[in-house]
Amino acid sequence: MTQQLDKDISVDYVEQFKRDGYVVIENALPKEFIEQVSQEFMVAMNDKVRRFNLKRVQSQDGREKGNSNVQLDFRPEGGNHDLNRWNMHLPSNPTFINEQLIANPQVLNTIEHFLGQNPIAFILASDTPYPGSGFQNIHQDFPRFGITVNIPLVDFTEENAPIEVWFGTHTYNSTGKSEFHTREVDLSKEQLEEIVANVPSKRMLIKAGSILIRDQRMVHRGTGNNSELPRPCLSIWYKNIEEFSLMGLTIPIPHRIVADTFARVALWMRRQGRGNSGKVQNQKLLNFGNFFGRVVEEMSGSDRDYRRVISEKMWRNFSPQMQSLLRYASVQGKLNNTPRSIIGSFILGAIGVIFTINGLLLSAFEIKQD
Ligand SMILES: O=C(O)CCC(=O)C(=O)O
Ligand SMILES: [Fe+2]
Repeated sequence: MTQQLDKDISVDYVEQFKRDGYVVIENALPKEFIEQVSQEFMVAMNDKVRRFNLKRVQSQDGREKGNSNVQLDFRPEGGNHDLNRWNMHLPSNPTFINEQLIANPQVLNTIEHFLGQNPIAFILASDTPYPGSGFQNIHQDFPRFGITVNIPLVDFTEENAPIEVWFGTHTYNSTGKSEFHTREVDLSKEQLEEIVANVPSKRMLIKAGSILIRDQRMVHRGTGNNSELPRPCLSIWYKNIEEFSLMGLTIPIPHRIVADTFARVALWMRRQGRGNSGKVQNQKLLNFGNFFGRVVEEMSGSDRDYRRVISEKMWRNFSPQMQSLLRYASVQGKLNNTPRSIIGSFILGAIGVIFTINGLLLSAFEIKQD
């Protein structure tokens, strides 16, 4: 079992998080537990790699050795999320949708401090650079404030693609670092280039069992994997849905049927982009499908759509806190009846139609790779 944080340490974490944009909680989870999760994870991950039929590739652009490009622009080759790198949503089974991983009391202390008493866990996913993965472009996950919790399933080492962070960049503005705030920080290409040139970075050589909690606005990237083994890491995203707004407008949660419809459209884009020949067919469409999928998940407050429905049995076994974190997930038997909004459905519908047209255009006109 994990120990409860005492208040003083928690304050320490809060100060570190504000200053650096991240904290590491060492030895938060027992090694044996992580080993068991890791084993089951690799079975599911390898199965996905086989199903997707994307073959490992050699880098054409030196990404396995370095990469000074900036901004979120994945170039999926040999994987679905950059060079030999894979992203996977966690299957809805008790190994992964597990309170120790998602509602860990030490982690929630920090999260609730920043996101309020009623956060949601809206993306339950993972990143796995396989051997030969490259350096990603330097990026922010989101310009809006939210928190990513990374749970490594193996030790991070210099060789096996540790996450690299540019600390303090979560509150960066035109004059450099500023006091901590929770407003949007949308860094331009030029600002990111300046950060890479001037701000020191750090590779997170953390051990399995430790947990990295990071501000989603902080600049970071996955690095190259020069080891012989994949480097799986869970990635759980939290936010305060009540305060979620776009361009000053608070967006309420849409009905499940609308979210599911556009989740299907995003999936169609990704399938089209990936093709089935062993090589990505249309990178722009694949990236766009990934991006659109995230927008749908963010707006609907969950990545448990018609595909990753949570079973009745699992739901009944969750603590009230876990149920609250997942309150916008699809649950069998309609046990989860958190209210939804017609206005939210309308807004996601309108945004979804624009994205769908864009995707259709990309599918029709984008020059395909051979
Ligand atoms: O290698 C990793 O785990 C980081 C991946 C990442 O930052 C991303 O895909 O946004
Ligand atoms: Fe990222």
